[in-house]
Amino acid sequence: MISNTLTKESNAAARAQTGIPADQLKSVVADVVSHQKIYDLHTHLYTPRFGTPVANRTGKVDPSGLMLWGVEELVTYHYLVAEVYRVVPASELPYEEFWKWPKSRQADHIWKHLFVENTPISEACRGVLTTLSKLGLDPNEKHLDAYRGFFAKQDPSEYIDKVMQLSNVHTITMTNPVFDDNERDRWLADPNVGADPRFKAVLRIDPLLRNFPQAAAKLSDWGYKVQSDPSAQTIDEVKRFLNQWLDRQQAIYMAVSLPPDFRYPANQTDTLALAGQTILEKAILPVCAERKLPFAMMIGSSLRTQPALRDAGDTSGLSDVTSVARLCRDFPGNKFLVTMLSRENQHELCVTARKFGNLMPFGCWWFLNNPSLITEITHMRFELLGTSFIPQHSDARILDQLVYKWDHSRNVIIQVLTEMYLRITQTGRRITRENIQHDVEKLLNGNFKAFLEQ
Ligand code: HDL
Ligand code: ZN
Repeated sequence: MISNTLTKESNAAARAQTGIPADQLKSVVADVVSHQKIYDLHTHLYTPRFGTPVANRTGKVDPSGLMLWGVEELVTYHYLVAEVYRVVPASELPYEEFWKWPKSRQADHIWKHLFVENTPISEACRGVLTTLSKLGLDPNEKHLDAYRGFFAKQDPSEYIDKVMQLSNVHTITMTNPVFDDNERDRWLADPNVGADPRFKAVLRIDPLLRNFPQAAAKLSDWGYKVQSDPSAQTIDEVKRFLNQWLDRQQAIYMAVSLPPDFRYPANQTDTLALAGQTILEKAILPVCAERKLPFAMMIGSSLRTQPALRDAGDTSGLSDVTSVARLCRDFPGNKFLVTMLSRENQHELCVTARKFGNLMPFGCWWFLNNPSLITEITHMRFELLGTSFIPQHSDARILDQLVYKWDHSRNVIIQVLTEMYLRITQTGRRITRENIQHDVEKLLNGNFKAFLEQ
């Protein structure tokens, strides 16, 4: 028996070492990528303890619950709300009327116009079809009633396991916006609300940098001695606030979404931006450095450009990569996770990452999370950064989206990585399964884990 096992192990070791023939590379890359468990570093998903508004087998429904899943949430994802308004304009269906409808009617409206009367070609539409299909449901149904029963039979926590198994994600990183009252109240009411081994928390602090006076008023209401101008006492109190919440959440990083006009240093005539800069320099970055936590900057989102569309109303704009470079240069003790929303910023971000080891570019964010752009950006990153970047995050808001967002991204990563390996084999360098396993583990898990720990 022992000799058999030894033979098997030595054969496996030999196989891992042998160069893979060019015509077999894609199948080996596909096998390794599909089996690699993923650390999803940015989502808007929640543990079951945050409550769910979705009808389910337990019968426990919380109308303001934050754990979103199921076909009605999938179909009313804000990307699809924006898209259905391209088919049925506001002149026919006023926005406020749509928002008054129950979720079920909104979903039926979107299914009818985007999935039945028109071909669901967009990435967000195709994603719903991929998810339904991988859940074993027929994506050709003309009415959502055919799906509703399946989801109503699910237990939310068991369903999380099912979706994580289908998407091969081992850890879901949440986004926990402390200035959102619903979220904040849940943490204060239940200190264990985020305690789920499948999830990690992230302290999201947008108002601190986007509108400090507004944030200061809330902090003051919460008992922190904070003024709207960032004085020394105010800075100390903001640091106390950040440390309390990082402790409460056991957050693995701190995060912010910034507008395209974010600049470092700030425009000297812009008092709001100057206040944000002071908070960034004197509170946020020192706290992150002391705790060795990355600071994630997601740059380029113009919020509520079309306010009537609510979450669907944000747009993208060209941002300033030089500001990122200056922050990485001036704060060498900080670690910066950075993703930018404009396609036009991607090349410069890669070049900047070549200069700063404390800069980790990640993901193809939001309007970039489309196969054509993921392909372009991932090629660019491999060519400029080797495997020292994080190619993707899901940004899932609805639990079931993990299934399609990762299926679609894995397929692109397989295509691009295979092409990169083919180019190498043309030099005569052998690519082994061991090489591929090492690289893919870094890209989908290890680079993020190492950046957290370094
Ligand atoms: O700010 C963010 O984290 C963005 O991802 C927004 O949540 C955006 O609305 C989104 O859902 N993008 O996918
Ligand atoms: Zn997000």
